[in-house]
Amino acid sequence: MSDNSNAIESVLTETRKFPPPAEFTKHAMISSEQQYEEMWNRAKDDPAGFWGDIAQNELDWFQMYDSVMEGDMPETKWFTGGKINASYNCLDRHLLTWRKNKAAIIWEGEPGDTRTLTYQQLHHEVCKFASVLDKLGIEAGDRVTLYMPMVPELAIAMLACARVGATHSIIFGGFSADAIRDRNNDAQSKLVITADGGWRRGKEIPLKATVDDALADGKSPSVEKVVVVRRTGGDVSMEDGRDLWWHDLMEDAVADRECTHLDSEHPLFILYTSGSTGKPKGVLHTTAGYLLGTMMTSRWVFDFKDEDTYWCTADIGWITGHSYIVYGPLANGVTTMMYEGAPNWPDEGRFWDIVEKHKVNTFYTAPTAIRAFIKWGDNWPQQHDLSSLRLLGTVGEPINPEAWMWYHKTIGAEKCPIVDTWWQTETGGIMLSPLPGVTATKPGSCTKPLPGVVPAIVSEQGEPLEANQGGLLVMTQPWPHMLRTLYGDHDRFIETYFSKFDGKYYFAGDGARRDEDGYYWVMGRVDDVINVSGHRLSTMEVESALVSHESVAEAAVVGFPHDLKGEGICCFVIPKGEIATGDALEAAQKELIAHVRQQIGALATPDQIRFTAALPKTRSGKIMRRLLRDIAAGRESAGDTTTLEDYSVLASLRESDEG
Ligand code: 7RM
Repeated sequence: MSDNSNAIESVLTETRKFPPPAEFTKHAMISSEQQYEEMWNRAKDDPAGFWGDIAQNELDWFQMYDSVMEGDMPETKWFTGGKINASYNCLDRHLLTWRKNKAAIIWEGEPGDTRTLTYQQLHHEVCKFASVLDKLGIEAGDRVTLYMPMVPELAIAMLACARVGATHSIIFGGFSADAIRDRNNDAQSKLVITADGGWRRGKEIPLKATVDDALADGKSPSVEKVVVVRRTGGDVSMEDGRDLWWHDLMEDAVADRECTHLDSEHPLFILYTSGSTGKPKGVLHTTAGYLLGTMMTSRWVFDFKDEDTYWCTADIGWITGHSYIVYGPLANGVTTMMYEGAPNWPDEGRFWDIVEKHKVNTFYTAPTAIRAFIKWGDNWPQQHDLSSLRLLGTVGEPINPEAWMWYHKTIGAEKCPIVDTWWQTETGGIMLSPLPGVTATKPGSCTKPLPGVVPAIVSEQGEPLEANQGGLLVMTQPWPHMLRTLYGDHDRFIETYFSKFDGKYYFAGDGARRDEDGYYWVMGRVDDVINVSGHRLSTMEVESALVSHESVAEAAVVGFPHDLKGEGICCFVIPKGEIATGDALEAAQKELIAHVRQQIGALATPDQIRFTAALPKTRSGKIMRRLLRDIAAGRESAGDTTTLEDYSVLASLRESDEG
């Protein structure tokens, strides 16, 4: 188990409980325990009836579906026979209502420039870019890679892809050229959309140059064209016949592109995520189920009001941004904020400045950000008027109760409910979360399953466990917004998520316990995935990057508890030659850190490189990761652990343990 002992200890002894504020409950969409239980029980006993009613009432269909759900998990298909379009449901249908001139996106760039796009204006841009996609020969089913900063053009490109039925594959701007190349090739993308650069802490992130590198020397042979948004105005080289400026293409585009009528199960997007092997997995989501799931979960959890300004601080390059900046909020006709830059630029008060300036009502962020705010001091939030805030959320990793309490007091003024939302790239939308007007919260617990979610805590053998016994978190019933496959590798999809319990359950990869009140406490990953600042990373991915360096013979990578990041990255490396000392040691460490950044991206920057002459292994040759985790965390291990001899002693000591 990836081990965050401090956090686990504090959540085991946590007994505080915070009932939803009466004032919040009074206006909440779901406002009683009984209402929640009725919904939850109906969804469990009659999922087709429950989701069917919602799909009929809440989505706009070109053609009604024949059946709500078909087939057992993992092969469940939803709303088969239906024709629908996500772009229509996020845009066109709102133009027939008063929301036509409501702000859809309020965007704030890092340098302080802002843009607001109403639903009408966003629709106009999306229609134009959809016709550009037509012109470029993009057809329904084609894959399009997006490697973009947090600018409105990113949302426009996504919705334009959805409009014509192209499957978008967004790559977070922190990934390297090699990572883009691998994803282009895996998805066989025909088109890449990027920008000259994006702003981050006053510096330009050179996106186009990175794309050039990913495409150079025929490294991404499927890619025919590159569309470039001008954002920073920095110098870029444009390759004749391949590279096109967004603004040139948009100049002659006509905003008359209607939505393609797509099957409910038409692939909406692929999003690559780290698994327990080195090769990232292309999680595939399809149109109707995903849209319904993100629309309803965001409405229930964020209790959207029409006058809300809602801000999710994630990057759209992650699933949180897909589901809770773009698709969920826009399907609901809500005003969604988008911010381009860093939370500490130009100073550590930037987020609170944005909250005050735009009168943000709902604020959704990650525990890693909250820990950074705590470190930066209460002065920053206290200098701003945060009284517009009504609801707070967190996502991405377990939140330590201390951070929860700080968020509650310092940001929420003890009047805002906190929704701690547990979910994954694979689940598409929020699975476990308080309902802000209903659920009494406990710091560190993501509380209860949403309607339609039927989880269990089971042993390694799949037996259901009693309250307060730690075990594995599984889902026992399918839900509309679950992943359908791993792109191009259905066997791996079955193997990863369904083989552990003979196809009976969806295995999330997390360890958790349920307490005596039925509340869930998620402890963290039980596989070789680590969670660095809320970003998923496979230790094997980092190991592969390390051993691809000419000086490395072998490497083992583990996570360790990190005050700010949640988990840090610790690399044990056996060099091919002698272990360097002094200045040469430092240079060798720097070299490997740079190499990992180049192979994967800045988000995988190792915190520690520890050279060693040997790694502790079992007799069968398996690296004893638990031991390495102890060492990385500085936990008491049996004796001194700095030399080869000690490693081998430890190895034999722990062998029985690790099997
Ligand atoms: C949304 C997202 C998924 C992994 C998941 C967990 C961890 C996410 C919480 C959490 C405890 C939470 N997707 N995780 N949310 N752990 N409490 N509220 O983060 O695919 O990138 O990561 O993140 O381990 O399996 S993700």
